[in-house]
Amino acid sequence: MSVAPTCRLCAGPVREWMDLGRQPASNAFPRPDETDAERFFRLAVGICAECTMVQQLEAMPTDHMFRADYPYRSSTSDGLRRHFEAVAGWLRDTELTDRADLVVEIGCNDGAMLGVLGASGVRHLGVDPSAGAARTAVARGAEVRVGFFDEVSAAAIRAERGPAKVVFSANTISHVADIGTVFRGVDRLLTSDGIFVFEDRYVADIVEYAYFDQIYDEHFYLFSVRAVDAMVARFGFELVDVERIPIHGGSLRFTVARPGARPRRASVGRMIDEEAQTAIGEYDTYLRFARQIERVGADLVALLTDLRDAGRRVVGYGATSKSATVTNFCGIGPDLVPFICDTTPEKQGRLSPGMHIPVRPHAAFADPYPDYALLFAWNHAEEIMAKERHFVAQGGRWILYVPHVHIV
Ligand code: DWN
Ligand code: SAH
Ligand code: ZN
Repeated sequence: MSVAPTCRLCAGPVREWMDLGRQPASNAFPRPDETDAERFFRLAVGICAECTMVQQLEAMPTDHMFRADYPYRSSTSDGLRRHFEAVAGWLRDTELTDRADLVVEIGCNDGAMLGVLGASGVRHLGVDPSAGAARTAVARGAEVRVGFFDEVSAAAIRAERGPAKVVFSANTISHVADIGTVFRGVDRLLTSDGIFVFEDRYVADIVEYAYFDQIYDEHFYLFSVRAVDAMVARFGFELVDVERIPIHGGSLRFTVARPGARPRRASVGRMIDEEAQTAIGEYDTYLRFARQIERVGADLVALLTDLRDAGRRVVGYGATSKSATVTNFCGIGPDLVPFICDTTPEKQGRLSPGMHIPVRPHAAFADPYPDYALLFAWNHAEEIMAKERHFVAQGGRWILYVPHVHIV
C-alpha cells in the first residue's frame, strides 16, 4: 500500500491532480557537449486537502536549480524593469521613514529593484545564490550576499546589520520547498513593526487563463490567498494585505506583518471569499484544469506538425522557464521548432532544457523572418509585439497557446 504524500506546510494529505512527466531543471541550458549531465524529475502537482496549498509532489534539488550560473535576468524585459523601479519607489516613499532603515531582498537577481533602492541611498542587502546575476546587481550599485536566504543566513545578517524594516521578495518564496526556513529567517530579521512583502503568481489566474506553463520545477508552490493566509499564520505572522498585480500574467503582492502590528485590510477577506465562490481550493477545479492542459498540448502539437508538413517555418520566441514545461510536456523538439531566439547572452549558444532546441541571439529572428513565431514569452506579449511590428507587417504571425492555441 502506498502512503499518501503529505503537505509540506500542514502535513495534510496531498491529492495529485496532474503528472506532467519527466522534466529537466527549467533554467539549466546545457551546452551541446553537456546534455549527458542533465537531471530530470517527475513534475507532478497536487492540492492539500487541509490547507489547500497547491504544491509539487517531488522536488528538483535546490542546488541544481539555483547555481552560480543561473541564467535568468529580471531586467531582460522593459516591463519588469519599470515594475521593479515602481516597487523601489513605493517602498522608499511609503514604508521607509528613515534612510537608516534596512531593506533585505530575497532573490534580488540582477538588482532590478535593489539597484534603484541603493541609488536612493537606502540601506539594503540582497541575498541570492546566483553569483552571475549578483555581479550585475553589484554593478548597478546594490550590495549582495551570494547564497541562499534561510534561518542561518538571516541570523548572520541580523547580527551584522541589525533588524530589517522591510523584507521584500518577488517570484522567489514559491520556489523554496522548505518554506519554513524562510519564515523563521524573516522572524529573526524583521523589526516588531516591519513588513515582509512578497509577490508571486496567483493560482486563480493560472487556472482561469490556463497558464499551465507556470508549472515547472522552480514553482514548487502555486499560491492562493486562502493557502498563504494559513501558511503565514502557521509561522506566527499575519497576512495584512493582498493586491493583484499584472505581472507574469497575473500575480499577487502579499503584505505580511507580526500579528496585530498592522490592521488587516478588507482585501484579504474579500479575496478569500472570492476564492471560495470560484472553488479555487477544490480538487475538482484542478482535475478540470488538467484536462484542459492535455487538450492545449495536443492542439499545439497538431498545429506545429501541420505547419511543418506544409513547409512553414516556425521559430520559438523567448527561451523562458515556462517553455521547458511546454516543450517537454508536449514533446516539441527541433524538428517542430528549429530554434528559439532570446536576448539573454547567458542562454545563447546553448540548448533548451530536455528537448535540446538551440537558443540563438535575437538577431537570428529576422534573418530571415520565419512564417510563424511561437511566443513562449507570452507574459511580455505587449512589449514584444510592439517591438516586432515589422515581423507582422511583412506577413509573419504569432502563435499563442494560452488560454488556448490560436494565431494572431
Ligand atoms: O519566476 C520566475 C520568473 C521571475 O522568471 C523564475 N522562476 C524564472 C523566470 O521565468 P521565465 O523564464 O518564464 O521569465 P520571463 O520573464 O517570462 O522570461 C522571458 C525570456 O524571454 C527571457 O529569457 C528574456 C526573453 N526575452 C526576449 O528574448 N525578448 C524577453 C523579452 C521581453 C524580449 O523582448
Ligand atoms: N526577483 C527576481 C528574480 C526571480 S527568479 C524577479 O522577480 O524577477 C528567482 C531568484 O531567486 C533567482 O535569482 C534565484 O537565484 C533566487 N533564489 C532561489 N532560492 C533562493 C533563496 N533560498 N534565497 C535567496 N534567493 C533565492
Ligand atoms: Zn496543507
